[in-house]
Amino acid sequence: MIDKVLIANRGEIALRIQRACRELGIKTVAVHSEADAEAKYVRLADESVCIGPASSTLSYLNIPAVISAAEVTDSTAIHPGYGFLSENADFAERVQNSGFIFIGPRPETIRLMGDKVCAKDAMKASGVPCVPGSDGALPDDDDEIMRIAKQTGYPVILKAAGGGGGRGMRVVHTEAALLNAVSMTRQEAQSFFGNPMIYMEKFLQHPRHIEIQVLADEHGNAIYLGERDCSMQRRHQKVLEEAPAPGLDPKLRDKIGERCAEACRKIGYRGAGTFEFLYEDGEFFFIEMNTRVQVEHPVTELITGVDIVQEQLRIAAGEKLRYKQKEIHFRGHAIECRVNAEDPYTFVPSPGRITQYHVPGGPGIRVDSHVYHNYFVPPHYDSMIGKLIAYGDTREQAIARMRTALSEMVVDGVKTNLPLHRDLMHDAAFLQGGFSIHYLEQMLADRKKA
Ligand code: MV4
Repeated sequence: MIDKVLIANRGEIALRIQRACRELGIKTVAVHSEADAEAKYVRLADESVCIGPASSTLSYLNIPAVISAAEVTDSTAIHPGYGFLSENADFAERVQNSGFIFIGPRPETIRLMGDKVCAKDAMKASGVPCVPGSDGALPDDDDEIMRIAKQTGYPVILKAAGGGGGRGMRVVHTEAALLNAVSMTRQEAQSFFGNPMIYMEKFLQHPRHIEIQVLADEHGNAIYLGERDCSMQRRHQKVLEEAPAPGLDPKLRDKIGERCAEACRKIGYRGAGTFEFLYEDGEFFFIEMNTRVQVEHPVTELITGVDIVQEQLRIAAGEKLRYKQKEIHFRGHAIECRVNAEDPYTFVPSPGRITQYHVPGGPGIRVDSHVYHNYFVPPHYDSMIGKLIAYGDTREQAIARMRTALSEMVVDGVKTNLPLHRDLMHDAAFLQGGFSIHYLEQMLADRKKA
């Protein structure tokens, strides 16, 4: 097994990874910025190294500083968490070339998935259903572009190959608007991502965002751990996630899940990964693949009993997957509320000192958070201060437990989005389940008018 893991991240995920290491008897190294020097998970780690000032560019994104920290602490492996350097292929490569294990896929795989045109090509070739549209990148020829759009059918969406997560996209409703939109999207793609390649898809008007979690080892084994419904979002920021997706036919889950696992075998995927799909009118359409552990991984852990972070560590150590697909059973329902230090109505971040902190508990409640009474939420990073996760035998029980947990939870001194979550747990569309990615923004707009 791995002897010592350097955790190249901060906040709740740094603590989550540290706990997984502890359980496996692996030593941990925390790296931190000057702003995070007092963080509890830094104290709890076996060793810690300050890698720079508060600004993430100079600390958590500083590749030489992270690698030097691994060298001086004689670490075996580096876990990148999510965000920061987690999907940076150059980082993964430099980690390996410096003699450390990168806890994640091979650098080439990260690079492949970073180019959304290549990722889609690879998935299509591996039998994963994709959104109809251009075959690869759009050509230069205007007539050819118009022909592809006509064949795809309006409205279409233009996306940058180097984009992802909602950046560099443009919807086009008519042929009259097409060529100008193509040229603007290309220019933006060049200036944002240094890559002018763009591609075209049919624009789906009311999809759900459903993603499939996979695990793959380096011996050619791969399994799927079911799906998560992440449709409750605002401006591409997920607000709450749940597993399983309400109303999804288990036969369809198994079919799409098996396609994803098979694609992992075909491309030689290694580690934990997520296939992102749009789901509309009973059909799945692949859009992107994430090569990291995700914020919302706990809902999958609760319904499968698989510890995804521990499996990442075992896979990185070269072990074979400990589970066969038929040993994976989906049981019950889990919901995760992301707790952010922000205004619940304007979404403006609210950093500062937490003057009161009480976490809920009881059956089926899990809190993944690094914060505590008197903790100072720094202004330099993402505003998420923790995740409140509820499990139940049924979706109704998970919601009932989440309501109680939200009523028990106290965070004072900073504003939080807890009031929004309390409202959502009584929202008719949420209670029904199966709403589209546009639901929350529509609800917030209606609420403003009322
Ligand atoms: C789409 C789409 C509709 N049709 N593609 C946004 C983030 C990026 N990962 C892909 N995105 C979308 N792609 C087609 N062909 C709508 C979105 C989209 C979206 C997707 C997932 C979660 C939230 C979203 C919010 C707005 C738009």
